[in-house]
Amino acid sequence: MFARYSDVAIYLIKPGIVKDNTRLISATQISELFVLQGAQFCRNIQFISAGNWDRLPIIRFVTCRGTIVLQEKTTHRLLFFCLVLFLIPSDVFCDQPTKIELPNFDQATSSTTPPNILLVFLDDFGWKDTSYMGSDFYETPQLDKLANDGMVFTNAYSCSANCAPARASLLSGQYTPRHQIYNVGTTPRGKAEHRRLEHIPGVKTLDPKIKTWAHQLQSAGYTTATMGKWHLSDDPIPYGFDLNVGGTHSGGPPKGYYPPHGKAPNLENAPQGEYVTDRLSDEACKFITANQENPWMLYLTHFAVHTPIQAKKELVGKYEAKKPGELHDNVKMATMIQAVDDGVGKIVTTLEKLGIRENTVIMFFSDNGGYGPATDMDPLKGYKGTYYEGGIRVPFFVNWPGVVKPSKTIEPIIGVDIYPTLCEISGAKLPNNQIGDGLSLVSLFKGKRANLNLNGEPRALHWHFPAYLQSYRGVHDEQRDPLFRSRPCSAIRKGNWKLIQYFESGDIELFDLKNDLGEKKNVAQSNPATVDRLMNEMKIWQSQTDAAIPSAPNPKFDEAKEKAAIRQRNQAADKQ
Ligand SMILES: [Ca+2]
Repeated sequence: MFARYSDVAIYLIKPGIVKDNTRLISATQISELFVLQGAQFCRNIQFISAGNWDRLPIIRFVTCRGTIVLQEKTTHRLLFFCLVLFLIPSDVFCDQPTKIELPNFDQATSSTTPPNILLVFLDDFGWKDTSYMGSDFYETPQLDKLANDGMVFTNAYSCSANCAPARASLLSGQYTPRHQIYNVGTTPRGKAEHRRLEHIPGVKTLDPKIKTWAHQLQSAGYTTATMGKWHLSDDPIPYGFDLNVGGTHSGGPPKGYYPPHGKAPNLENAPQGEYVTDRLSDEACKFITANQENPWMLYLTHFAVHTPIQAKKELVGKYEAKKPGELHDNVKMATMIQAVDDGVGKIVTTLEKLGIRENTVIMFFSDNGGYGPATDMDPLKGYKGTYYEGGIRVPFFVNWPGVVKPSKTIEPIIGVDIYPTLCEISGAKLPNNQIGDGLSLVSLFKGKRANLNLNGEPRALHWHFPAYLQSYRGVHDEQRDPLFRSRPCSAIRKGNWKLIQYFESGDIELFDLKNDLGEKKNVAQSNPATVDRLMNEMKIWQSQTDAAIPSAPNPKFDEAKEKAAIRQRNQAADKQ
């Protein structure tokens, strides 16, 4: 981009036109650009079109002297986008008109020595499941050390409360309505007679036309590998990976953590007694050693700690002898977590031996909250499958020697942020003509920004789940009703407020996370203006993302049976 003006205050940019006629960056990135670059002359910019440029560009700039609204008329789309620069006389703006050179995203993301990147991505790993986050039973000294030397995010979110949609969002950088993987599989979950609406099935394979960050890093010269759970198609290789160890469409290895692993690629001949978590850590060390001379990206997507909750046998005695914690006490889970942590230690040792630790960024993340029957996210409410915090708030840290200082942040971030973050770290380009919903976290990592606020106010995070997730057997005390962990809903978090909209009933829940982290009190009734504001923003987002909202009544629904089942479950719980 080349704009440089002394008396122009707003730039309306269709990047493909501005730069090379092919590149399309997301509206949120443009919004960020405005805030970063435009804050010098526009104190308060509201960029409403945070979605699909091709559908609904409604852009409102609130300057210090008034509001300017630009709305595209569909028939004039081309003309609208040809208005690359919307020139406004500088006297509508305050302060001194400033000479500004807008950054070239390509240049801004270039790096002379691209770092290696390791993303340790765990399955169903809860917010409190490490020692550094407060587990009183599990032991994670290796992860703790990396976290303590890095930046810990205590308000990090997955885009979904269960596996496949969370992973689709991670790989695509898009919220669920765009890739339409809403659930694990497309068939309805839970009993038909208890579901009031027909669910939105969505799809179960990530559209191969979507460019993943792995594609982008590959194009930038990185060697890429995925090891462990893939879950988004039969084969991850076409999605930008040079090497696949163990990844299939399945949510786990077919027989659990010990072999045989069926046809899982590169795990076919696993020796008897080999714990798969250890094997993946060893494969990681092998890959890193083989590629030590070139930049590499390793997506270490462990099967751990997804069901089956299956212990690493050698570690059982240690945890059986350990005094159970008040929060955590599951011996098998503790061994599964230690296996991950020991592997992280091995990988770090390998990096150090090869002399590349200093040029390796390590990130740690999880796809959704912990598995309710085996672990606990207290004080968060809920667990995997719920859209309360325990289902979607997960651990995240970044360790980047020489760049990231040891620190902790409460800044809310979400899975779609990883895509632009990986591209900026590596110097890879963002894909042409593909919407991205996230923001790069690199400026936060480097301490150049305190937060990711847009327009001077917190950006909104979104979730959309138009399906059902049935209850776990015997565990339903931290969900809205005993039959389902989640019924169809959308959720939004903005600042300290979180709102959940339920499509079956129209019910709204509003929580003040600052004063009620455990989401104990629905304060929607006493905060009507906040409900209106968040609902309005959510509806705009649903419209921009074409979010499918279930509305068709389910003909098999039987209210009497639903009530009886709820009563029965509650009575059974009371007896326990
Ligand atoms: Ca999961």
